[in-house]
Amino acid sequence: MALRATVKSLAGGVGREQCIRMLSVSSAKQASWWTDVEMGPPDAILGVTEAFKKDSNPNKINLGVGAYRDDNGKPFVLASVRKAEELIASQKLDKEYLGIGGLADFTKASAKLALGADSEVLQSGRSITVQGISGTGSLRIGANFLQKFFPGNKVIYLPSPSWGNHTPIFKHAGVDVKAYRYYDKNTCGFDEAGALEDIANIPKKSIIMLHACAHNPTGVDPKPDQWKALSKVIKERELFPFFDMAYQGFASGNTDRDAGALRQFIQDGHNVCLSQSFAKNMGLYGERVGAFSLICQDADEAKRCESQLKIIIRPMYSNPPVNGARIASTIMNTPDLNTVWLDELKVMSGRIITMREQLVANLQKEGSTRNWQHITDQIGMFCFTGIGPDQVAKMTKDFSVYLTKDGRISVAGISSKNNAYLAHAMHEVTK
Ligand code: PLA
Repeated sequence: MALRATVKSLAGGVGREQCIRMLSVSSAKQASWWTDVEMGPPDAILGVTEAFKKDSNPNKINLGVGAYRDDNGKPFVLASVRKAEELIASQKLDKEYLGIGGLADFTKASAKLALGADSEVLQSGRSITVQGISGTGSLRIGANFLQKFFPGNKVIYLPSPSWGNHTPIFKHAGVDVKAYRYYDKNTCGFDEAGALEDIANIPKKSIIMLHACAHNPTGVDPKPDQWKALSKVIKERELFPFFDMAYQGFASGNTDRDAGALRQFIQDGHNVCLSQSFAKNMGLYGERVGAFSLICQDADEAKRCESQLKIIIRPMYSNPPVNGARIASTIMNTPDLNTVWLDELKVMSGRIITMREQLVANLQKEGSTRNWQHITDQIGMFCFTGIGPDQVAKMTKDFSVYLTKDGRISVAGISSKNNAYLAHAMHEVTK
C-alpha cells in the first residue's frame, strides 16, 4: 500500500528528496519487532474447544476440556452458587482490594475442607494457605516458591502421564520436570510395581507430584493401601510431595473420602504442599477460585513462608480477585448452603458414574467385543479410553466428536441424549 503510494507520487513528479524520505518512511513502517515470532501450536486441551466451536454439525460433542454439563448438555451453575450470589448481592459489599494472600474466610475454609475440621495441622497453626487464581495459579505459586526456596533438587517428578499443563507450569517457573511410571496400558489401571520401583530410584530430596484424587488424564487412582505404600517409599526417599487437588468431591461425591490420600500422607508425617481448585467441585470455572497451602514444621516456619509467598505473589498479580472467593467462602461458611453444595456434588459425580455405565451398555449394543471395563473402573471427570491418535482423528472428522489426542474423554460432557451416538462413533473407529 505504502509502496504503491510512493510510486504514484513519483509518477506525479514529486522531488527527489521527498521521494527518498517517503521510501524510508515506508520501509520503517514495514519493519516489525515480531518477524521472528513463529506460529505456536494450539493448546492440547483448550484448542479442542476452539475447533469444536467452528464445527456446524448439530450432533457435535465436545469431550475435550473437563467441564461439567447437565443431562441436556448445558453448562451447569450450582444452586448453592446461585444462592451464595444472592446473599452476597444483598450485602452490597465494596470492591476494595483483597490482601495479597486473599480472602481470609475463604483460605481458612479451603484449608479446612482439604485437611479436615479436626486436623492437627490447623489446630497447631503450622500451615499457611493463600488464595490462588484457581488450580493453575495455585500450582504456579507453589512452583515459584519451590524454585526459590526448595533446599533439595529443584526437579519435580510427575506421574506418567499427567495433566498436560503441569510440565509448562513448572518449567516456566524454572523447576525441572521428570516422570515416574503411573499408568499401565495393558490393564488400563495403576502400575503399582512400576510406580514404586521408579519412585525408589528418584534422587533423594526431590519433589514428587501426586494427584490427590480423580487422576487426570487417566481416571485411575491408587487404592488406600497403595497410597500407604507410596507414602512409605516417598518417606524413605525423603521426597517432598506436591498434591494437586483439582477434583475434591468430584471422584466419589464425598469431599472427605476424596481427601483421603492427602490426609494419609500428613498422618504419616509428610509436610506437603497442596494446590486446590474450586473450578470443578463448585462449577466456578471462570471465576478462578483456588488456594495454595504449605504445611510446615511449626507456626513460626509457617509465618516466615507466608511472608515469602506474599513476596512472590505481589509482582505477579498483586492480589487475587474477590468475587469467586466470596462465593466459595459463603458456601463453605454457611451451614445450610454447605449441605446443598455437598448434595450437588453427589448429583454431579453420580451423573458421571451413570454416563460411564450407559456408555459401556451402548458399546455392547453396538456389538463391540472389546473390553471396555476400564470405563466404569476409572473415576472422576475423565476416562482414558485407550483409543489411539488416528482413531481420535477419525472420531472428530467423521462424527464431530471432539476429544484430546491421547484418547481422553471428559465423561462430564456426555449426556443420556448423546451417549448412544458417542458409543456408535467409538465402535465405528475401533471395530
Ligand atoms: N490440575 C489438574 C489436575 C487439572 O486437571 C486442572 C484442570 C487444573 C489443575 C487447573 O484447573 P483450574 O486452573 O481451572 O482450576 N484441567 C482441565 C482444564 C479441566 C484445563 O486443562 O485447563 C482439563 O480439561 O484437563
